[in-house]
Amino acid sequence: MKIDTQIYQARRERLMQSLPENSVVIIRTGELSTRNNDCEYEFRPHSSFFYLTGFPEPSAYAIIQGRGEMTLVTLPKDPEREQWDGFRFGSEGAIAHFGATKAAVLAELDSVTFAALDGAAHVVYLFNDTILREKIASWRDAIAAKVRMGASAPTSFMDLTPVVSEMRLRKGAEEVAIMEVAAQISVEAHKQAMRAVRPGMREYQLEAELNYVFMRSGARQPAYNNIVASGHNACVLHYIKNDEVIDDGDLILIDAGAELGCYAADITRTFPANGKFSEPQAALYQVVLDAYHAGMKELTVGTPYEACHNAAVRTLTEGLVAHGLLVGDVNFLIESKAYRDFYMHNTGHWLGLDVHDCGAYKIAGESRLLEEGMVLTIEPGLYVSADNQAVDAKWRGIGIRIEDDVLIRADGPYVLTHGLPKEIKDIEALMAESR
Ligand SMILES: [Mn+2]
Repeated sequence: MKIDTQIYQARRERLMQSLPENSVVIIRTGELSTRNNDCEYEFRPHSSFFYLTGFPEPSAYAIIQGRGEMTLVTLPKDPEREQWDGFRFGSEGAIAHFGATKAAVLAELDSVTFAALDGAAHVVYLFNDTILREKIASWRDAIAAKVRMGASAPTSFMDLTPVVSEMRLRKGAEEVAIMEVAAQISVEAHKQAMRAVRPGMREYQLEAELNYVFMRSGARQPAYNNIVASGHNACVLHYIKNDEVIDDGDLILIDAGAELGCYAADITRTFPANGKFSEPQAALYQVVLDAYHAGMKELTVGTPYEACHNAAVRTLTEGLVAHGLLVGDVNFLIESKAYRDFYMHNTGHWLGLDVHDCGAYKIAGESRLLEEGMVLTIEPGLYVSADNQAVDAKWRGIGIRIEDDVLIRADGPYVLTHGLPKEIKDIEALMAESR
C-alpha cells in the first residue's frame, strides 16, 4: 500500500502556517453508523480529516501541531476484530504509511490530548463537530483542574472551518487529476444510461446502469444518491425514490456522479425516454441549454461567482417570456424573482471532496471573484410543476437540468465532464445508435 504522504504533510504545513503560533488542531473522522441491527453503512471518511491525513479508517483523530507534526489516534491492531471486520493500520501503520510523527490508540485519546492541549494557546477544531466540541470542553476542564500542579489550560478556541475551507477551495494539480477521472467515469455512466433507457423500465433499473459503470470503472460508489427522475418527478429537485415506471414520452433527468478517492463528480443530463424530444420538451430544453452557455461565459478568472447565475437567470427568464410561461418585462420579472416559480435553485456550487464543497461564496457581503484552481458546477434548469394552472398544459410536468463540472483556468473554463452530449441533436444521435 503506497500513500503519497508528502501531499498530506504539505497540507498540514500550510495549515499550520496560516494559524497563530502555538495552535493545536484537533479533527476527527467520525464513526461507523448503524443501518439496522448489526449492519453498518459503508464508512466514508470526513472530507477535511481525509484532506489533512489521507487516513481511511473510522474512529480516528488527528492532532496537528508545530509545523505540521501529526499524532494519529486510531483503532488498535486487534487480530480477532480484524478477522471479522478487516485490516487495521494501528499505530505502526499510522507512522509507516501516513507520516504521523506519533501514534496512539483510542484508549489513549484523553492522555494524548491532555498532553497536546496543556500549554497550548489556541485550540482549533471544526465548530460544527458538536461531539468533538464536548470532548474539547472536558479536556480543557481536566487541564484547568490541574493548574496548581503546573498545568495551563488553553483560553482561545478557533473554528477550523474557514481555514481548511479556503485550502480545499483551491484545488492542487493532484486533486484536479483525480477529479477529471471521476468526471470521465461519470460521463461514461450517463452515456450508458442514454443508450440503455427504454419506456417501461423502472427508474431504478436505469439507475443500475449508472452504478454498473461506476463500479466497473473503479469508482466504488456514487458521490451522492443518484437521482433518476422520469416525467414530473424531475420537478422534485432531490428525487431519490427512483421507483416509478418510465413512460414513453417522458423526459428523464439523471443527476449522478461517481466518487473516486473521496472526490465527487456531479453531472445532470435530461433526455427523452423514447430517444426523441417532443416540441415543447425541445423548446424548454433549448432555453436551459442557452442559459448554460450564457453562464459558462462568466466562468473566468476575476469574474464574480454570482455572474454565472445572473447570466443564466436572464437567459432563462427571456426564454420563459418568449414561450409565454411568464408575461411581462424581463428586467421586472428578474427583479421580482418571478422566474423562481420555474427556477428555484442556484446555478452551481463548489465541487471537491464534498459534492456541495466547502468555501465561502461571499466575502464581506460581496460575491467572491473566481480564481484559478477553483472547481464548480454549472447547472441551470427549468421545472414546470405538473399542477401549474397558469401555463399552457403542454408545459406541465416538464423538468430539465443540465449540469457540468468546471475547473477555472487562466485560459478560461475547462469542463472536466467533457465529452457528454448536451445539444439536442447530439443526445438524439447518441440515443439513436442503440435503438
Ligand atoms: Mn450539483
